Amino acid sequence: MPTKFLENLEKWLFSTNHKDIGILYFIFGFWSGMMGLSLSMIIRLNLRTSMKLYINNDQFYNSIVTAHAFIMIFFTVMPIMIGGFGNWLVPLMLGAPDMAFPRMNNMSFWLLPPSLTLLIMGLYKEGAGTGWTVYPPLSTFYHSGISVDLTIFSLHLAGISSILGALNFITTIMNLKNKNLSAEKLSLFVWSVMLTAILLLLSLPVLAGAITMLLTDRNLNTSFFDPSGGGDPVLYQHLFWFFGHPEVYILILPGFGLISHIITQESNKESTFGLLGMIYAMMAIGFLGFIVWAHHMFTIGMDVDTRAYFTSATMIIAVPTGIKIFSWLATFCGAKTDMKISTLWSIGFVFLFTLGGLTGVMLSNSSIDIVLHDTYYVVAHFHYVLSMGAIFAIFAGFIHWYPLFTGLMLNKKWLKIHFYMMFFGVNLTFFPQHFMGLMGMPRRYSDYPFLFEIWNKMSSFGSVVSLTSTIYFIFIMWESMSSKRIPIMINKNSWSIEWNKSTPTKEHCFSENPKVFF
Ligand code: HAS
Ligand code: CU
Repeated sequence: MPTKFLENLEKWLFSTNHKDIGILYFIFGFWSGMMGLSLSMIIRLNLRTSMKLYINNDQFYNSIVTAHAFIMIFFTVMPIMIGGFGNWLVPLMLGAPDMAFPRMNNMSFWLLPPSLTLLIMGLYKEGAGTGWTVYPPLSTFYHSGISVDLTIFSLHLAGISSILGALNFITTIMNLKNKNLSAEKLSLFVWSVMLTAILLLLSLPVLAGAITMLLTDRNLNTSFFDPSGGGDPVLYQHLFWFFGHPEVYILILPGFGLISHIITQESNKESTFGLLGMIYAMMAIGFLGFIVWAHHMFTIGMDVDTRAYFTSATMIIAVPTGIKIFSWLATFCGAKTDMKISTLWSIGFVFLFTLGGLTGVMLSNSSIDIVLHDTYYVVAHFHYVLSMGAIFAIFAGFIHWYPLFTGLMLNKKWLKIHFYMMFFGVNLTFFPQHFMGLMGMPRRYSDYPFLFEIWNKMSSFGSVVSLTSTIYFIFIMWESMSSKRIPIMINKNSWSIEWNKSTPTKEHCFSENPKVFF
């Protein structure tokens, strides 16, 4: 084999460099994102009309929905935000030469492709039509093939990958911080990654335990979740959501960090408005995230006091989140900004995330939730905070740091068109879902009465617009390759130290403590 090829193979397989591993995460996340997007298009094509024309196999439909959720959560948003942006930016923003455990960093990444493979293999048999929650008894007695087992193993691998990654980030941030940087001078992105890593470390082992118990219930005759053997399926729900709720903040906290950083830089402000408050708000969200899990389980037959507690605790999260929203707006206030594309995405993020957050507060009312649970209202809620929260933050960050990562420039005019297309597309997809939900259309069904058709048609059309805009974005990236590579220093006296270097960047940027001025 040609030596050049072997050298390249070695470079990417055995890399211990945070920038190369970051690139691998970006490529992997982008690949999975395309898979997740394709699966979502199958869902929307199937639901475009109330006549069963497309899939005509309900088990397969549910397996597609499940795979869509898993791929978007574990293989797109988490790898891009924590693996991609985290790996690239955290060491640079700390003034550190690399991550604390570079070889473990490589292992964290390479656990993901086999994990994704196991998940996809599940689709080739009967499919895991369980939803991403994998509730028993649906996932035990009603899925006798191997698909659910494959899914469980996939989650085990992804979980190990994330736990190793979390340990690496915590150690890096605690030990490799430049001594010239005080904790409150650190970028809010670094803070957000630190808090996300703590959330991961505390919540993932609980998921691992729950799915391992599920595995033994399925294969080794235990009955943790089987009442006929003295078990209880509700136990699974508690274990799952003790992980599941912190998980949704794991998906959004790094996005908060990216948005804070970008808004501050693009507003030409010295620091984010209420910097300390922002840090405390993220800590509060992280802490509260662990004590609200049962708002996903209001319909299990909970007693009224427990419902009152989980409703109140959940509503309190609106306070720190509100602090963040208003601090972002105050950072924008009076700013001399030339409306860069990443600013557009940030404003889109703040607006649409707030909309999604407010429907979350609606759902936290246990009495309302008993009506709305498992309807499209919930689907609308979480796509506003994810598709328009997490994904908008990813676009904002990717466009903002693209010149640093690649040395290339994206076409601004086209990016603007892409933003408006995407903004229009996702809103058209998900806003009508509020109405479907309020009318009682349940989630995870492949068919519906004619009554709901108008909203579903709008939603499916919106998804085609988003798909088109994504293809357009791929074109914009492809075209950027013909732009000139930015030769030397990008921005020597930039506000934030990750820019203070040549491009393409060296393997290790800071072999000694950089001088930092504020
Ligand atoms: Fe959520 C279900 C409640 C934030 C993701 N959420 C989900 C699911 C996902 C998800 C994926 O209580 C579905 C899981 C599944 O498959 O079943 N969520 C909330 C609340 C917040 C929240 C209160 N969620 C998120 C974020 C996510 C996410 C962030 C991912 C990125 N969510 C729920 C509930 C359910 C739920 C119920 C279960 C539903 C069911 O039946 O299954 C909060 O963190 C949101 C805080 C943000 C704001 C906006 C900004 C704040 C301002 C301050 C003023 C606001 C006030 C409130 C004073 C509140 C501007 C006024 C209230 C009004 C209604 C006007
Ligand atoms: Cu929750």
